[in-house]
Amino acid sequence: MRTQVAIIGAGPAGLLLAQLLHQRGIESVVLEARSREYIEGRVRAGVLEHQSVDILTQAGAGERMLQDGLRHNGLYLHFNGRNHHIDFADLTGKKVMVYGQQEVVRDLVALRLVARQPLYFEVDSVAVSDFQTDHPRVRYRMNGTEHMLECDFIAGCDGFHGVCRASIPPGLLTIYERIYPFAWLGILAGVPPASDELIYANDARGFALLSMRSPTVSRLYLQCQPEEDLDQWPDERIWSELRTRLGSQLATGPVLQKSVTPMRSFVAEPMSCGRLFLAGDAAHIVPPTGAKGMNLAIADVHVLGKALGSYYRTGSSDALQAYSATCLQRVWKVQRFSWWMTALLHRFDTDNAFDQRRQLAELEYLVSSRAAAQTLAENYVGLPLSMG
Ligand code: RFL
Ligand code: PHB
Repeated sequence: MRTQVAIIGAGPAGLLLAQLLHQRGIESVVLEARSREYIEGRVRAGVLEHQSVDILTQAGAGERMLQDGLRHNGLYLHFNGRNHHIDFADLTGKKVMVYGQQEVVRDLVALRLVARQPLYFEVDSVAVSDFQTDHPRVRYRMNGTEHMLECDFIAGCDGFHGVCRASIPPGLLTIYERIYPFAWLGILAGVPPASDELIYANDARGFALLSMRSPTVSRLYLQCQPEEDLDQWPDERIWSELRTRLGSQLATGPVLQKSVTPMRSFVAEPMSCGRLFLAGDAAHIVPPTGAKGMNLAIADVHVLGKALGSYYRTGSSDALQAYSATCLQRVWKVQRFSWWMTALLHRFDTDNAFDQRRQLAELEYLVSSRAAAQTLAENYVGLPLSMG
């Protein structure tokens, strides 16, 4: 079999790239290790930057998002027992959209199926090769049969644990990484959100976050140990800890899902090798405190889609050659913001009383200085794509 672009992974990056290429008349094949039910049910990110909303809308994936997504004008920072509002609309003129990643994935899968373009689930033994020549290949197994896909380009959209980054010869990538000494315990709960906006809390017992998915479903997180045993967290303990840290009268309700997410910052440079291009979590990871992972994936494939479009339209590979540098400029700014939000709001084992007073002083400064609040707001709603 032959195609123009082989896309490995059907997360937000792979599925959106497939649609952006389809809009430009470029053929692709998407190969996904998991089942359709699994990827459509995977609970992850929830916040879309304003330009992610625009990119998804222009891709034709906006209908349900614009109808069901929750538009947010700001967020609350909770510390010293009080909520303080950061007003994005006033500070930047922009908003964000709260819309679950699994809904984005569902919308993009539906578009692919309507377009009758190849999207294969439950493929295994995916191996990418020959991407340093003009004839890259992808081998994979599906329904017990071996297949080989020849292509012009491979898009590695297979997440942090995928095969694409790992297939780049050692020595060609530089890895930058920080692993945090804590994790997030996240729950999805069948209870109406207790706040109109997200609440990010810095509490003496650790970070907590109140988010949501719909008027009847809340998404809540607690800072915990990386090796936390979920059996030690019966629902009542989670609700009690959330109430303490968020300082609000949370109504309790059925816990629909529970998980622990480790926290890391990670960048692989460059984001390409020959005709293999990495996008999204395959190339970089941010701690979730800034709500940026899915947005970075969307920004990467926006750049990659344009670069592949330019190649097939003009024959010039200039934009493809600039892909990694173009993305990395913005990736590093977003890495900085995600690290900063994480450092501002979490308890570190190594912190002493001085560090805690310094954190509170920084929070006080943020809510009393328009310049400081504007810095948070412009990063949270999303730095312009044209900043590189
Ligand atoms: P994904 O979503 O991991 O998709 C990769 C896909 O590749 C498949 N795959 C393979 N397929 C074929 N062959 C192989 N060998 C394969 N290996 C893997 C996988 O099954 C999967 O379907 O990566 P992508 O597309 O780059 O998207 C990135 C986002 O998923 C991620 O950055 C976000 O979820 C991060 N994130 C958040 N991002 C935001 O923008 N806003 C948020 O509010 C936000 N909150 C979060 C988050 C991530 C979290 N967790 C659980 C990590 C909150 C949490 C708790
Ligand atoms: C979420 O709703 O899952 C969410 C929101 C904000 C974050 C991270 C996750 O910073």
